[in-house]
Amino acid sequence: MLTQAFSFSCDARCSHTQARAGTFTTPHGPVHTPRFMPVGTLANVKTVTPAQLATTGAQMVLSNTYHLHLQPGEDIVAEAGGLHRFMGWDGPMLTDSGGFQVFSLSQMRTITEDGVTFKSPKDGRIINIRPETSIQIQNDLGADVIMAFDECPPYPCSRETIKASTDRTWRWLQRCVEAHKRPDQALFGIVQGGVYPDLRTEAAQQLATLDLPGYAIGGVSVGEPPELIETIVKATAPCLPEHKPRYLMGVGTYREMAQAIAAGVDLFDCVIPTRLARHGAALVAGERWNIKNQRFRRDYTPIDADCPCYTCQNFTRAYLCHLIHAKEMLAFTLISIHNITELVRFTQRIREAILGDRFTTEFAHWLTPNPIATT
Ligand code: PRF
Ligand code: ZN
Repeated sequence: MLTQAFSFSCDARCSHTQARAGTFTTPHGPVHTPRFMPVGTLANVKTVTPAQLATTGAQMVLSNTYHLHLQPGEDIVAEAGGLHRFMGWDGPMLTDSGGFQVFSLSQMRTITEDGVTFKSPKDGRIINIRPETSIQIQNDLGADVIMAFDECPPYPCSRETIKASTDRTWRWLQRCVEAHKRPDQALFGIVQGGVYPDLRTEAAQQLATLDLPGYAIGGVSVGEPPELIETIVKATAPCLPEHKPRYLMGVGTYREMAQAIAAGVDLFDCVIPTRLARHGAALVAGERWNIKNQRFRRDYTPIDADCPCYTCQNFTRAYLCHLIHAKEMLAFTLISIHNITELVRFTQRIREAILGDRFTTEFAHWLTPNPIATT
């Protein structure tokens, strides 16, 4: 596979942990890591325009094979000139393979060695996605980074089940590599292995032999106790090639991101910032504030006085509280802009701290076990 279009260089290393600040170069520009990536499931980050998204500091944006295959179909996205043109985002993009979404969203699914068959929740059609299908759809969608088609088992699961599914994910990865046809897209492999550190280590070492342009850690944040995430990441990340980006899928909480960065992870995604916004919740210094609360009715200060985002620079809590009560959609847009900025900025601040070798001192609070359950 040709991958000259992609490179990952290390800009600085933390002297106390495995954390690194890096630059991942894609055909649509650089991604400075560590970095949080917002989710644009259906070729849009819900309620946020690409121009607004650019102001949040987000660099790479995610979209989903599963959702775009069901609607509008990859043929339409391809005819439109690919995902970037279709959605008007000219920066780096990544598509998830559909593996995780088939397992978490569809009913009546059957998994065989060949692939997954399920009933479309849109129109009841029977749909078959094989590793080859997922790659072909992602080749048609045209994101910069595409993900291998994996099996993401639920939690809890027996060791035997996890072992079988991790082995299948490995065989599926080899089929994905074989099926991948576009050298201008980087195919990332995904490490599974559930909560079993030895299975994780084994899978990571196996994947590393393929010399892919990047690697992801999947199968976390699927219902296991959050404390296990750090153990899993620590058993996985160090076994992945040092000179390739590492991406922890579906994790976007402060503590888990900080701890994963300390273990050598570079990229994260999560629906948290946009999903919370649609429930009227704003992320402030690691907490979730319900802006709908009456206590904000006459509060003429921004969500966070220290936040540089468009929302905090121009609007008050009182105004947002009013918009939510009036069921105005602008509330979701403005809170999403703030929440995405907040999580991107958290990872950007960690990056700055790594560059100055101040990570463990400045982020000590997030690197310790969780005292009480927060975000
Ligand atoms: N696999 C894929 N996408 C994912 C996951 C996974 O395991 C997760 C798990 N948190 C989120 N998104 N393909
Ligand atoms: Zn803000």
